[in-house]
Amino acid sequence: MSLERIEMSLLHLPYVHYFETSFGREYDRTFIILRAVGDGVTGYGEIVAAASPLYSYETTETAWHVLRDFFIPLILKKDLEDPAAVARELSRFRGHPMARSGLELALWDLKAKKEGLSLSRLYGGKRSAISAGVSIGVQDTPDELVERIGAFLEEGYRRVKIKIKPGWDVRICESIRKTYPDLLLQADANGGYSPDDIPLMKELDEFSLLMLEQVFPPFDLLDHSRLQKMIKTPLCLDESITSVTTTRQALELESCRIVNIKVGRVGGIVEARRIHDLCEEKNIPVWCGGMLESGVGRAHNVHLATLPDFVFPHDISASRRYYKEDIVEPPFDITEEGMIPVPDGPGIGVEVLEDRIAGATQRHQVFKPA
Ligand code: OSB
Ligand code: MG
Repeated sequence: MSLERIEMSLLHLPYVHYFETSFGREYDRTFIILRAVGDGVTGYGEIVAAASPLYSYETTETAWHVLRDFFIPLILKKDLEDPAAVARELSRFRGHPMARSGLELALWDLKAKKEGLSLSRLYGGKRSAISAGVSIGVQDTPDELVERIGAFLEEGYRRVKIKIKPGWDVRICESIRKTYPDLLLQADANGGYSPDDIPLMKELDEFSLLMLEQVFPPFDLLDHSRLQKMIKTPLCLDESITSVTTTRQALELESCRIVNIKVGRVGGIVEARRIHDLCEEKNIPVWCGGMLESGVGRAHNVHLATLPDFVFPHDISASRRYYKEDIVEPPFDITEEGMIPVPDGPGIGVEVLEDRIAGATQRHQVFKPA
């Protein structure tokens, strides 16, 4: 047990193309990279909280605050380095899952690197490649969206997720299905609808969607359960799934038939694996969601997605789909078959480019044991 220091950097990176959801349009991303250093080895984690509290209540500033003032001082004081022990220790604090997840991820990477194992092996993952998918935001026109889908299919993606919002839903599915009748297509509402929109969801039910993601706001398990009984398209929950407890409630209420696991949203790998194991036991397939991560967060997602119940294609795409220059080497790429090979080096298995991080850093802080 010898954590020498923890470092946090606040980064700012422009997207290659704007990303629009039911929350609004974004041109760039602000996020935190966390490093845990021990015995000369550096473990990396990414905190997926955004600049504004839209997807969740957390922001980069709330994450910075709870990590600086509570989480990091406690684990340095207790000299804890084992990620499972840290998750247990931090369970005394409420909330702030993205902040705790970033710290846990850095410690998992550190542990795996020290043991000379890839994260996938450390987790007991079963795949050497994972199935890529692409999530495409709302565009200026339906034609632009159809054109973008075509370009991604040419790159090798086999599954497309579109973002929907009131006014950009049924008509958009019609346009896509005219050109791509057999495409593996799913839609994500990010909680942008209310139970008044159930008739509209019944219209969306006619487009053979692979799944419909988070129709109602996060806390509304009951209306998702009601909706699921009225449509044949499987519902998938994203924002509603915050822990193994909310997962159990969603499954018992039959609020969804598929679960999107995001390690940041559920507060770390320990909780993500509990959710994975519960879903596996209940025959509920899962897949790995994304938060437009840099290569660090993406690497963590790739390793997590090698667990056995991750059966649907993921919101994990090639680096160049998000950023002109990723902060890892080699950048993530997809094969002609639409797969992303799992790096087999120690830990996250990709090299982190500190000079690129430095170029994008707006603030940096180092924490050492007292
Ligand atoms: O709801 O899945 C979502 C991005 C930011 C916030 C929420 C979501 C998303 C995505 C992007 O859909 C998925 C990706 O990282 O490619
Ligand atoms: Mg989603």
